Amino acid sequence: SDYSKEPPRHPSLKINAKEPFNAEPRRSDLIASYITPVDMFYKRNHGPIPIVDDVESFRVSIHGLIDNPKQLSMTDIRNLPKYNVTATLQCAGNRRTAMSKTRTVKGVGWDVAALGNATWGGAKLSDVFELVGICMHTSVTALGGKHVEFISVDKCKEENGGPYKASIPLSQATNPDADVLLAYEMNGEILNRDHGYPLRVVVPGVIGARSVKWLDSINVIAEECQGFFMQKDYKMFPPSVDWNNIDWSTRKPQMDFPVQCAICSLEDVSVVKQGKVTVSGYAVSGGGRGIERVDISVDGGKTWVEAFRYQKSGVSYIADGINSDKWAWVLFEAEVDIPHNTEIIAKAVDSAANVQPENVEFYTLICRSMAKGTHNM
Ligand code: MTE
Ligand code: MO
Repeated sequence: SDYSKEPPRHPSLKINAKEPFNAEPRRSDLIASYITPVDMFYKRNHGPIPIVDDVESFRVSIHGLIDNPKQLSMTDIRNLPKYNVTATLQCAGNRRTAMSKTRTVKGVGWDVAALGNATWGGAKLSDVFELVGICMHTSVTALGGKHVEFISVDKCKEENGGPYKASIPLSQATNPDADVLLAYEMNGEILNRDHGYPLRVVVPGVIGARSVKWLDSINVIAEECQGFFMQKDYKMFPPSVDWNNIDWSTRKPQMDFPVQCAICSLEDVSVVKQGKVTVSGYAVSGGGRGIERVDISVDGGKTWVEAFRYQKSGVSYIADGINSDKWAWVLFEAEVDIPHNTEIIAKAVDSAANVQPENVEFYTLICRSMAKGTHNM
């Protein structure tokens, strides 16, 4: 594998692994803006960054259990109606470091910033499927296809040197309301190499692992993708399971990410002085569920105050609970009076009344996945 042609990256990113490159921004940089700048966006890779330099001859092939396989050029894709979808992409490994304090979890360690909120520009996958003759809300093709596999060109050791791949259900791929994109822009700029140039999948509301970068082909298949990242990674197990007795086949791949929030205004609670401080951070839930509430406690969970939440700069959307960007995070802020010797906790509730569990342990063992407990500092 060749890491000599990696793109330049912002020096303030915290590098969790160098080869493959895995990095996240500092907490304060993460919440400095509602839309995460491209250079501050976390980067999660499983191999060297591929180079696709001949966009003229670049083709995405769509094949598998369909009647009319097709090869699409970038021009074909750009000629489809363009959508801009603001969506938070979150790695299932987000907050893994907190989780590994209670259980053995494998994978790259992440603090709380393995996510970002971007405006993705591209064609809807549902429109692409119409081009191959599959209409809206189809869940099974005439040939028995039920899942849509996205295959990349990068080489990962987990796939024995083969490409990264993942799948989503066909019903989600053909549903225009699911906003699944083949994206060629990020925040109004041409997608850069780190994030999937020239074309990547963006599956809003679903763990980042399904948003395949450097897309090469789309394969319609009967069963979900059998690749490592679907079958041997990102699954949740009960506390009785550990690395010695794990049976991967007993659990489904994780898709929607859970309700989640984290405090980002404090890098380290041991330096917080007594008195009034503003606690701020992000909250997000999967599946397009909005954030109903974020509660903050500075006395270890005895009493709580509700934080102010917003999406665009300073505009509250709380009034009727309607999220203006349904796939995107909200930022929150609360002014609190810090007592002596404190534990600060943030806890989010989503629009389906899912509550972030009290602590990381409560959520049982989550193999190579994210910590879902309240964020204690
Ligand atoms: N796609 C390819 N081809 N190779 C990868 O390693 N990583 C996945 C996903 N798509 C990956 C990929 C994971 S685990 C995540 S969380 C997101 O991309 C990260 O996207 P980003 O680097 O643009 O933030
Ligand atoms: Mo991920």
